[in-house]
This record gives sequence, C-alpha cells and structure tokens, in this order.
Amino acid sequence: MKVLLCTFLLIQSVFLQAEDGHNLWLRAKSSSPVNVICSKKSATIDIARQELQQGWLGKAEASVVLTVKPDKTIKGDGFKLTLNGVQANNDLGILYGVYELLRRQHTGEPVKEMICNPSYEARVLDHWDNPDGSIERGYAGRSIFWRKGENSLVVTDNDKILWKEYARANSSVGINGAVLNNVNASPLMLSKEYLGRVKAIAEILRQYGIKTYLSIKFSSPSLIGGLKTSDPLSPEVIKWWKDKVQEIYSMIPDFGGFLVKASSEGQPGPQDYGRTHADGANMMADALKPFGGIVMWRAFVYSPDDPDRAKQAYAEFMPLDGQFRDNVIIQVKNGPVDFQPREPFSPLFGAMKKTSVMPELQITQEYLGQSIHLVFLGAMWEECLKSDTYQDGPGSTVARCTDGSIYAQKHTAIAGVSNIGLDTNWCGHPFAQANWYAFGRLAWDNKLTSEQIADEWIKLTFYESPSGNTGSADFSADWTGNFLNPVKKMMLESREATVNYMMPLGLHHIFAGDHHYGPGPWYAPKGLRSDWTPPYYHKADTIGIGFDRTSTGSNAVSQYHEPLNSQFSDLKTCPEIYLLWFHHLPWDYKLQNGRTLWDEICYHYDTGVKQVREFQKVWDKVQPYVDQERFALVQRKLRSQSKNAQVWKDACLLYFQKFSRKPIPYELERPVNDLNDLIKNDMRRP
Ligand code: GCV
Repeated sequence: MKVLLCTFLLIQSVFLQAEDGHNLWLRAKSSSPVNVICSKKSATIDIARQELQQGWLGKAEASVVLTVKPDKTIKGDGFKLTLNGVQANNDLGILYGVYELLRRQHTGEPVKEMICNPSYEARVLDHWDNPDGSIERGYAGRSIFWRKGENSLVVTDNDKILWKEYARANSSVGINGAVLNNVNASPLMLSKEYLGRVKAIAEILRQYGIKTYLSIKFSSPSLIGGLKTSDPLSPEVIKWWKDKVQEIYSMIPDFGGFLVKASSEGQPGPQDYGRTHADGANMMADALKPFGGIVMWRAFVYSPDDPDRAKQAYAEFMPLDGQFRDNVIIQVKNGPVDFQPREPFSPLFGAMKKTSVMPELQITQEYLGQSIHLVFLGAMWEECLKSDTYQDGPGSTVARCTDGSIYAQKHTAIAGVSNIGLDTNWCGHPFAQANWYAFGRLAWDNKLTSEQIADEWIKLTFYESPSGNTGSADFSADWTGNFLNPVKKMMLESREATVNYMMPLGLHHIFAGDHHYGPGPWYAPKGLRSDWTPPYYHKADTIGIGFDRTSTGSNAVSQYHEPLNSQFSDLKTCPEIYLLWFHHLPWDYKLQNGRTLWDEICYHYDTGVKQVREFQKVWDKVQPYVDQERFALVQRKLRSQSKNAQVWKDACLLYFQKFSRKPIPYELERPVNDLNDLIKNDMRRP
C-alpha cells in the first residue's frame, strides 16, 4: 500500500504544471468571474481591474467596488478593505488593496473590514546595476535595465515586457521605488542618453506606482559637467546640480530622487573638498526640494586607519544630527559593519533624533551563500526591526525609530539591495524569491512576523489547487502537513543554520577574499587594508578569540543606549549570539550551558552542517508536491550548500584549532577536508 501511495505521489509530481519560477508568487491561477465596479479610469485602476479578473477566487459573479475617496484614517497609499471592495485616497491605494484582497483569497486568510497603512512612505529596491549590465553582488544573471554593446540604450519590446513584470511583482508586495543603478555610480547615468532610458523605464514602472531613483556620483559636475570642482558649496556646482535636477524632472515628473554613496570606499564625496556629509546632502536636497524629491544619503563609511570599523558611521554622523534638510534621509545598513550573517543593529538607529533615518537591508545574499544557499532572510530582518534601541525608553525598536512612530520625520523610507537579474526565475535560487517577497511585505508592514511571511510565500509560490476554482484556496491537511509545515520550518531555521556553519556566537566577516562566499579566517594578503581581512575581526590568538568592543577594547558598546551598553559589556548579560562581537574571550571560557567556548564553537559549526543535511531530507521528502523543475534545482543547490557547510566547518575549526590547541569534542563528526587544501583552493562559488 505504502509503495503504491509513493508511486502515485511521485507520478503526481511529474504531472504538476511545469514551472520555471518566472511567475514568482503571482502564478496564474484559475479564477471565478467577477464584476468590478469603479467610476474612475486610469492606467493603475485598469491594472487593479485586470488583476481582479485574473485572480478572483471569491464567489462567482460577485461585485467588487473600488472607491477612490479621501479618508483621514487612510494614510498615503494605504487602503481600506470593505466587505464588498476597496477604498483608498488614490489609485495606487486601490491597486494595493486589490493585491491584499487577492492575497487573502489565495492564502486562505479571511477577508474582513480593515485599514492597511504602510509602515514606510518610500519602500525602495536598490539595484547595484552597472551601465554595462553587470551587477555588483548580483548572482542571478545580468541587469534587467542595462546592457553593454551597440544599441544598448534602445528600448525593445522585450525590455518593456520584463520591466512590466518586474513592476507588477514589486507592486503586489507594496514596493514603490526602484534605484536603477549601483551606488558605486557611473557618472554616465546622468547623461542625456542614459536619462532617456531611465525615462522609458519610469513610464512602465509608474503605472504600478513605482518611482524611479538614481544613484549619483558625487564628482559628476567635474566628470561630465566640465567644471573644475565638485565642491558642494561652490555656486557653479550648486547650479550644475539644479540644472541637472530640472532636466531630469522635465523628463520624469515623478522622479523620486538620489541615492548617494559619498566619501565611502574610495567614492568621491564632500570630504574631498573639506566639507561635511551634511554640506553635500543638503546641496542636493535643495536642488530636489522644489520637485518633491528626496536624497537617500548613505552612512556606510569607514576608514582603514580606525581600529574598529563598527564604530565609524556613528562617530561620523552623530555630530551632524540636526544639520540635514528635511528631504534628506540617512540610509543606515542594519548592522554596524556590513550585512553579515548576524550583527547587532547599527547604533545609529534611534540615536539620530533630529534627522530622518532609514534602514538598508540586503536582499542579495552577498554574505549568506549568494544564490546557492537556501537562507530565508525574513528572520534576520525581523530580528533587526524588532531590536529595542531604548533610545526613547523601552519599546523604541529599530522599526519604530525609523517609521515615524517616535520621531517626527518628514519622510520615512526603507531600502533593500535587490537580488534580481535576467535569470528566468529572477533570483537564481527559487527560495531567494522569498527574500524579495519578504522585503516588500516588511517594508509595507514592519510588524509582520517572518513566520507569517514564509507561510504566505509558500502558499502563493507552490500551491497547486487540485480542484480548480473553489471560492477560495483550499489547503488540504495532506498538503499542509506534508509540504507547507516542513518547508516553512526549514525556511525559518535556515538563517540560524547559516550563522551556525559560517559565523556563530558573534563571529563576523571571516570570508576569503572579496568574493565573500567561502571561509577564509586566515585570509590576510600582504599589503591589503587590515579592515578587509578576517583576522581584524576574529582576533584569534592562543589566548582566545573575539573582538573586544567593551571599555577595555574599542568601547563600541558606548554607542548603545543603556541598558544595552551595560548588557553587552557584562558577560553575564551579553546575549550569546553577540558574544564574540563584543568580547575577546579565552578558549576555555565557560558558557552558560557549561561548555567551554572552544567546544561551543565546535558544536555550532557541527550543528549548522547537520541542519543543512536535514534540509536535504525535508526537500527530498516533499518531491511529490513540487514540479520537477523547481524540485531538481533546489535539490541540486541544497547539495552544494551541504558541501559548502562542511567546508565552512572544517576550515574554521581546523584554522582556529591552531590557536586553541584543543581537540574537537570527540562526539562530533570529524573534519573531512584538509586545511591546506582549503587555503589553497579559497572556496569560490561552485
Ligand atoms: C556597492 C560592501 C560590498 C560592496 C558594496 C558596499 C556598499 O562593501 O562588498 O560591493 O558596494 O558594501 O554597500 O557600498
């Protein structure tokens, strides 16, 4: 009987609709006929109408009323779901309401009267795309916006189709902005020719409520404007930017504004002219102000000479608090170093009380296995957004310090560094789509749990209704118990698993080389800036390991508001997940569970490897519920992830063992790789 059932399920999987993943969480579903009633006409309302007709799972022939009518309880592009439709202040609110309605039908959530207002006004994807079509830290093919070669700026029908699909996906989760080019910006982007293509992109994105933004190079006035300087206080530079902004708005009236990486990692900036970040940002803000544009000015700054990179953004930006224009938002990475698998939140959140601050998250998995490893980042972002900064008393979470709940910010925003490219499935890994989805959902509602987001995403992405049109999604006990629940559990554990096999207990930035993929705790080529080498961060020696950021060390703890300063400083209260972030501890330091630090490190690496092995089992077992194409791809990627996890464990344990000079606890699996081979091969992406 069991054999028969297995054979049946396997055959069923072969017949599941072939799926290349291109339709993301918006896979075409059968729908019931519906009457859409709306007195307004616009491109956005037409899309809302079409979405309803395409995806309606409610009662056949029901009437859905879409009403654009001002209501003070509805904020910005929020909406009200009513029992017979959607009400909003503007057309975009209607579209978002329709997506919410359909999402509820397709995930089996009740449709009830409710007001949904977005947490942030600007919910932006940052694309690190270069004019030649390459993508910095992109792992899913080349850019959907730019390409190299002759005619690279000619807009084709295929371009338009792709941009429309992209816009639809974003809009369906509430993303309303896209920065079209890399923060390491080319000045080319502001040339007439490139702006022509930006205009064409903006025209497609606009219907879906998405504003376009550009990253700019600070020295553009000299590089393409022919000026002798790019000093932000020089009248001719000020005029150059004003004219440029005017030119942009004459082509793109709803242009969103600029994203700026300045005086950072070799990029030019105001400091080249003896000016401050505020001088630079305000000059641009003044040019954008008459058109309603904003400046997202990044706080990702650090210099090679400082003994602690984690302290520098705070040290440089805090003295400028209150000096920025109200259309400047300081864009701060979630952690104080750089999108590591785990960091405490950046101390700038909540600390800058007179300046708008926005979180920057990284959707592309630069430091988390790129498009090879299955890592659901919802859990990581939830951890950050819910972290209490205590800056305005208990409950001053990162979310509340940035969404306008605590400080009167003229503008609020959140950004995610995109993980998409020309790959058919957009993100390389089918599960990396969940990170795009999760970013959008959290940007819309920063109180959502990663559990809820994973639940929704799995249902929308994998569910195949056997009975077709039934009035709403009908998840069988079989599907829920044997697919949804195990896959959700795997997703929710995946980030912690990655921390375990890469950098447990607060270790960070121990990658080999600039590829940021494989382990390299030893990596320190002669002449390389020390803050680009792992020993700077792990500080392993024969006594112990970890970065002392207490008052006996760099004192980075002092940048956190009490009680965090004391909590992080005191070994009795420092959360173990941040132990080696804040402390340098002896190898035989005793943890709360009675193990020595060395043993605990070994256990974490070993656990991480086992977790991924377990994910492989989970995935193999759900084969009957997944189409062949996605099943095989995820299976293959999990195999690589398993091998990589083993390499991480072996590399880190064998290397750190040279300092600890202690055995790996005998009950744990032994390394299977040789350290010298690992060092020689410097693991890159397979
Ligand atoms: C776009 C890290 C990445 C860089 C990136 C930089 C940034 O250093 O490795 O590729 O540059 O962050 O966020 O500006």
